[in-house]
Amino acid sequence: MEKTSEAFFQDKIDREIRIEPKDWMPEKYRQTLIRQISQHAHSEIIGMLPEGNWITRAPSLRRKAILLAKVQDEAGHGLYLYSAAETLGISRDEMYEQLHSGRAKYSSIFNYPTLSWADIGVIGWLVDGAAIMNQVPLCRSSFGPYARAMVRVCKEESFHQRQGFEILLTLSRGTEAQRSMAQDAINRWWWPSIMMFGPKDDESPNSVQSMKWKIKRFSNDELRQKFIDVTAEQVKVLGFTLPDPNLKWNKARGHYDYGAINWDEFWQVIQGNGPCNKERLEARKKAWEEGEWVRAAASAYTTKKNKRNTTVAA
Ligand code: FAQ
Repeated sequence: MEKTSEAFFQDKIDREIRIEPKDWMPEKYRQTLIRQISQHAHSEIIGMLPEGNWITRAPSLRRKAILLAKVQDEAGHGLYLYSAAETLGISRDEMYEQLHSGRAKYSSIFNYPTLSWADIGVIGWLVDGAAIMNQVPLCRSSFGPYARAMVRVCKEESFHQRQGFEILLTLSRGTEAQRSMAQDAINRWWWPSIMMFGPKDDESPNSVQSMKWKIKRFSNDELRQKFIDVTAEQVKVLGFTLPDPNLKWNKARGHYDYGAINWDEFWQVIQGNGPCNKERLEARKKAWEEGEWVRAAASAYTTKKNKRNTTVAA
C-alpha cells in the first residue's frame, strides 16, 4: 500500500529528522506550532513589563545594568520567536493583532505584580528556572526554526536564572527586613511559577498530539515535577522555605510530593482575570500605537533606500 503524506511525515518525526518550513506538514501541525510559538513570543514581550517596572528602582548601578541587559534579552527572544513563527506563514502583524485583541494567550505568570526588589530575584530564580526546564527539551523540538531559536534562548535564560539566585543569596545574607522581603516574594511567586507548566496532564488537550509530533518532549506534569525536585533542594541553600506544607521527599517515588495546585486560579488568570491582565495588555497596546511613527519612518526609509539602489544599479 502507498504511504500517505501524513505517514511519511510521521516517519520522519519518528526517525528524528527535523521538519523545515518548506517541507510538507499536516495543517494541524502548522497551526499547533503557530499557536505555541506565538504564545511563547508574546510571553517574552509581555514578560518585559513586570521586570521593566524595577529598572529605575534597582538598588545600585550594577543591578540596573544587569536588569536592563536581561530585559533586553527577553525582547531578543520575542523577536527570534516571531521570526520562527513567520516561517509557518503567519505575518508579524497578524500575531500582534491576535495579542492586542486578546485572542492569543501569553504565559499566566506575567499577570502577577512585582511588589518589591526581591521579586526581581524570584523572577530570575523561579520564573526563568521554570522557563529553562520547559525550554531545554524544546531545543530538540521537531520543527527546525523553533528548535534552533531555543538553543540561544536557553543559554541566556540560564544566565538570567543565576542572576536571580544571586540576588536572593545576597538578600539571604542581609538584614532581617531583607530576608523577610525575600521570603514574602517566594511565597507569592511559588504557586504561579509551578502553574507555568500548564494544566495537569489529564486536562491538557494538546499534549498527546504534541508529544506524538515531538513538538513537546515531556508532559506538563513531568516537567513540573522535575522543577519542583530541583527547586526544593536549591531553596535549602538560600535558607528560605517554599510555601507548601505538603512538600516532602518521597523515597519510594524518588521525587518530592507536593500540595494541591489551585487550578481555578490558573484558569481565571489565562481567561483574562488575573491581577494584572488588563494593565499588561493596555501597556502593549499603548506601545504599539505610540510606535506607529517609528514603523512608518522605518518603512519610508527602506522604500527610499531600495529606490536609490535600483537607480544606481540601472
Ligand atoms: N499560561 O494543552 P495545554 C518565559 C494554555 S517564557 C497561559 O497543556 P500546550 C521567559 C495553552 O496555550 C514563558 N496559557 O497546552 C521569561 C492551551 O491553550 P489553547 C512561556 C497556558 O501548548 C522569563 C491551554 O492552556 N513559555 O517565561 C499556560 O500543549 C522571565 C491548554 O494547555 C512558553 O510559552 C500558561 N502557563 O502546553 C520572559 C514555552 N499553560 O490555545 C521574561 C512554550 C497552558 O489550546 C521574564 N510553550 N496554557 O486554548 C509550551 O511549552 C506549551 O505551550 C505549554 C502549554 C507547556 C505552556
